[in-house]
Amino acid sequence: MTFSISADFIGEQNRKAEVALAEDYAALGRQLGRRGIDIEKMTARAMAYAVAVPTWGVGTGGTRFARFPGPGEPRNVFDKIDDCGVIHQLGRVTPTVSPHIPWDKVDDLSALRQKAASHDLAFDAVNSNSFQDARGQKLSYKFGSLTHADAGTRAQAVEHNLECIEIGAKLGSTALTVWIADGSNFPGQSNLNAAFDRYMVSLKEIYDALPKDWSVFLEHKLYEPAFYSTVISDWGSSFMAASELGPKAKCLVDLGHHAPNTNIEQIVARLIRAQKLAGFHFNDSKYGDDDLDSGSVDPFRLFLVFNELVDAELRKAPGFSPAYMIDQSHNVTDPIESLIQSANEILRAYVQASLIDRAALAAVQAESDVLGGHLLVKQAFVIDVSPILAEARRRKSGAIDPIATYRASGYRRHKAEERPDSGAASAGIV
Ligand SMILES: [Mn+2]
Repeated sequence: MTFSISADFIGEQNRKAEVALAEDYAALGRQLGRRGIDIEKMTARAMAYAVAVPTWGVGTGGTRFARFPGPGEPRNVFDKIDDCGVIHQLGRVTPTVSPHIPWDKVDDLSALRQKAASHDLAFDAVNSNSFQDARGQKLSYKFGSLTHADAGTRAQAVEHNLECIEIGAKLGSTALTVWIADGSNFPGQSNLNAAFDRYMVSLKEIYDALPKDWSVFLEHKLYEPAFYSTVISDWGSSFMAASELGPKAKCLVDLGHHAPNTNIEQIVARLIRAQKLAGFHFNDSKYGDDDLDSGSVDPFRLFLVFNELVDAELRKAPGFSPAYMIDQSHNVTDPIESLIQSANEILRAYVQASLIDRAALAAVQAESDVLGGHLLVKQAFVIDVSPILAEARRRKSGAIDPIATYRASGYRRHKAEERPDSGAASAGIV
């Protein structure tokens, strides 16, 4: 019998915070009411929002220098699903899990699907991995995978992606996310366009194997592990590839995969316009692809991304149905706490962006009222919507204060006893 957090325990913890929440919620309701916003509509939006967690996110990550394993780390994908279950049980905003192959490869996929269902979880986009060599793999990806100069290596990488589709179909996924580490470290190492051409040939094979209702998400990344050039380096390359492939191919935006100071929200706007926005890998960064917790460094940027997303949602932009996912590396925090917190910050940005008076904004923009437009956006950002987020959780039987409830439950301590260190726990950054 493994430890789990009971609904009664969450109820007990909630009772301590219910009175204060009711007061704060009523006060915020009056504040929003003066601006013509119905708080109940905002709470309903918060309750309907969802973002996926990655299976690799519940393991402790690392840097290029070291990894410091934490107690009670998941030993396999079944343990990972248990941890994802706790994140959803307390936070109530992460009902789907994004698996990674081969890290999550198991023989009994129906058992895995049942395990997820036991936590009210379903599977989101499946992630392929041709950025490292799997055990027993015939040909190495040291010099590339889908764009490798050697046809046999490319075929092997294509085959791996086809297997991912097969596994994903059995898990109930409907999308494949392809991020490749392919690129070059030295000028002259690779022909920049020939590598892209090879990518297109490989991707076409994968694209043609997609089931009818599936999509393929192309994830661009500026640099790392290759430091001179990356084959799919930016949204332009990603958009070019997705356009050539067809309607099932779309561009995934990982917030950390851009040069510093890039206007990511504008990229998001352009991809929405082109009906090519696949979705997101949410995280935060200060310098590069830091994979820090969402909203921890620059919550305003996250909010501005959601400003574009909510705008597209409310005006019913054609083809707009982004897949939301978190992609972070937790090196010094408890990954469960970080994922609860990040999901909450993503939800916060969504609700804040929902507060913007779109008609008023369009009116001041038409009048070239510069500061007027800025103030309408900024005012939404500075409103503390925490009571809405907490009330949404409470109504969905989650925890009013999910991290405090998690800590009080002793979950990590119990898992440390149940999961002796196997030395095999793995995590990654993509
Ligand atoms: Mn990513």
